[in-house]
Amino acid sequence: MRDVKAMPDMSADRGPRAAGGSPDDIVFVIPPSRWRDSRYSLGVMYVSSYLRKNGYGNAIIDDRIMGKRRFSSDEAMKAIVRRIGAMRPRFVGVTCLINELREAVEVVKAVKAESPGTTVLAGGTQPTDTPGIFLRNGVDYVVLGEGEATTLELINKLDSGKPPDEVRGIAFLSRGKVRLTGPRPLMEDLDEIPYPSFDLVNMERHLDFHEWVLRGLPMKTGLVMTSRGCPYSCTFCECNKLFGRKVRHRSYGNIYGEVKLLRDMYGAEAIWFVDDTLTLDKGHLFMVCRIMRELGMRWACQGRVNTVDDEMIRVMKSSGCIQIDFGVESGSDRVLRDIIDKRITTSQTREAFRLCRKHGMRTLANIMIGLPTETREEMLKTYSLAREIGANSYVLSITLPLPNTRLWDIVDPDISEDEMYKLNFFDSELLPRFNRSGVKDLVSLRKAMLTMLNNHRKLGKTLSLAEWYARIFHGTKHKGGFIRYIAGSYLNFAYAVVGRLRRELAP
Ligand code: B12
Ligand code: SF4
Repeated sequence: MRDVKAMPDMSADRGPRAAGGSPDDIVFVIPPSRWRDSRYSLGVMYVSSYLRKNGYGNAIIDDRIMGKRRFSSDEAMKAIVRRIGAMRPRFVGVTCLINELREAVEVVKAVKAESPGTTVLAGGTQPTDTPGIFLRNGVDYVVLGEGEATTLELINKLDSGKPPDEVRGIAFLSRGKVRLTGPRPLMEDLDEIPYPSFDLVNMERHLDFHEWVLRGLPMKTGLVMTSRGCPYSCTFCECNKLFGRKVRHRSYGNIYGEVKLLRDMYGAEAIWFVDDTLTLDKGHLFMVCRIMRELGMRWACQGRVNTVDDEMIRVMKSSGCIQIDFGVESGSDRVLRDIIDKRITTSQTREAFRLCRKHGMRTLANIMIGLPTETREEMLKTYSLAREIGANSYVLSITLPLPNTRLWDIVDPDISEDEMYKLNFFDSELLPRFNRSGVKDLVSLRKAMLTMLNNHRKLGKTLSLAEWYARIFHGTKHKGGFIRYIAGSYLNFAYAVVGRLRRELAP
């Protein structure tokens, strides 16, 4: 990792700064709960770089404003307000995922209270789904879906004092009612978008050793998106609400350059491709494999069980791919077909995992329980399938429909705006309100299933992990950093055990 302060200002490569504007004119805020996340926020970083390419300098507020590693969310919020107060930007842009709703709204209110003249924009999945919540809480304009071109046009219009009503792809309040302008066509050529503004976020922390990006494997991992769009339309997912159903690909040179930059400038040793499904198009996938082979890096991606075959997994493996995350979702073909429209079968799941085992490819299985009309027997089938396929790791979620999806309409939850702020995916007190399945206590069932899945073949999994740790240690150029990370993890674990023993033994 190079010294961050010594890095060149990459905006200079991508066009002039704002005509007469300083980077303090437009400030993006990443919600503080994401500040500890090992994954960086590609969405904001893309909008930022696109604006810079077109002459609008900007800044991104992240954990760097704290100057220390440990801080409370209260301290973070105060620091954001202080920083914005000092910068006095004309525009503040806030991004938000569903779990961050309360926090993002707090940021907006605080910014408006501190500098009422600032125009506040919101973008990302949650503002796209529920623009009204943001607009009623102080946001001036919501950018819907793909954000680069819309944000540029919106800022251009506002900058030149023209009304933005004609800007396609936004929402705003008009006489107290939410008004949506028409949809904006998606960008045809993704290569037009410059690389994300890596130089404006804490890449040192993001590219530190973490086991969260490659789930279980502590590596210095960058995130790259090589395509946008998904042709499927699973009822619980809203990916194509953002990027459409037609898949658009970036070119070889464009992807190569970004991965190389992450490797050479930021010290990335692995990449997690965030594409919705990297295995959709064999030609594109093999191109990515070629890039990764040429750059000699390890990588992982998301795939669908019905879009992989023997040759693909073999080529992926030989080019450094170490893990594929699959949407297994359910062990019931009825649920897969009738409730989530996943367009896969359980036989395809078995086959995909068999192929991965054959080629020594690690796997992650995303599973969900608690779907409408799902019975206990069907959930147990899911457990049996999950056990049978023997994934290296599991992400087991209790169904919580996302607004703006077909599943939301199927569940048709009776939930107020205030309650939306309390949603989370694992233990929310609101989960029963969304539960249209045959099992009441999904939290306990999830816990039991997860414990059993994690304990299943525990020795084998532990040995495989130990082997991986040894390989990572052997391959990394940052042996000291790796040792520090492992030692830190064990120390934290030991503190937790001692703390628990103390609590349990206390009179
Ligand atoms: C990588 C990823 C993650 C990563 C990292 C998240 C992160 N830090 O961004 C991890 C694994 C941590 C994660 C976690 C979760 N995720 Co996730 N994730 C993704 C994934 C696969 C890619 C995200 C990404 O980088 N996209 C690429 C960028 C370019 O797109 P983007 O962020 O949407 O940005 C564009 C626009 O939205 C807009 N934009 C974004 N921000 C802003 C801000 C402004 C001011 C403006 C103007 C525009 C703008 O412009 C951008 C460029 O076009 C998406 C699927 C997808 N296709 O996007 C799901 C997705 C975002 N995740 C989703 C969900 C549900 C979750 C979880 C809640 C899951 C869970 N069970 O816990 C958690 C929540 C985490 C949290 N912090 O709250 C949902 C979001 C639904 C919602 N309404 O929020 C998605 C869409 C998948 C789905 N199932 O439909 N996720
Ligand atoms: S879950 Fe995956 S395959 Fe299904 S629509 Fe979403 S991104 Fe596409």
